[in-house]
Amino acid sequence: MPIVSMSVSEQLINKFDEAAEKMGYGGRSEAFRDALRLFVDKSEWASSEGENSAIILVLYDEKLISKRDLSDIEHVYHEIHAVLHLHLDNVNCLEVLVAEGTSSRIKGVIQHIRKTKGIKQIQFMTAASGV
Ligand code: NI
Repeated sequence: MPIVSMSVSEQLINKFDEAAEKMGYGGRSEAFRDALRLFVDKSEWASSEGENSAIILVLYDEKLISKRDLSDIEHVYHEIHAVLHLHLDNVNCLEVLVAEGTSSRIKGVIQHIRKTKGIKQIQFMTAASGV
């Protein structure tokens, strides 16, 4: 593992250490590695060829949605590796999708689901796969 040394302002490093402590990191290096991963995630997500893992939460109205539409999306995008379905109540269902692939394909999944009738809410979280 390479050792990196760098210069930063005292104000920035003090703020960083404070934030790391509040977030429960055991030390500066651990917090810094996580901060670097977030930086890489952001870059991978911004590039269409970037590789990402994603968790996509989809809340929909069971009575309004076409289950065929949602199922078609899940079959077209082989980047979706797992789907968890929860019946929240008589109206609302929640699906948790786990996907991995290029950011352009994952964005495609999200856009297609967003256009589907009956979708109430869609949220996602990504992480760069290779770091
Ligand atoms: Ni359901």
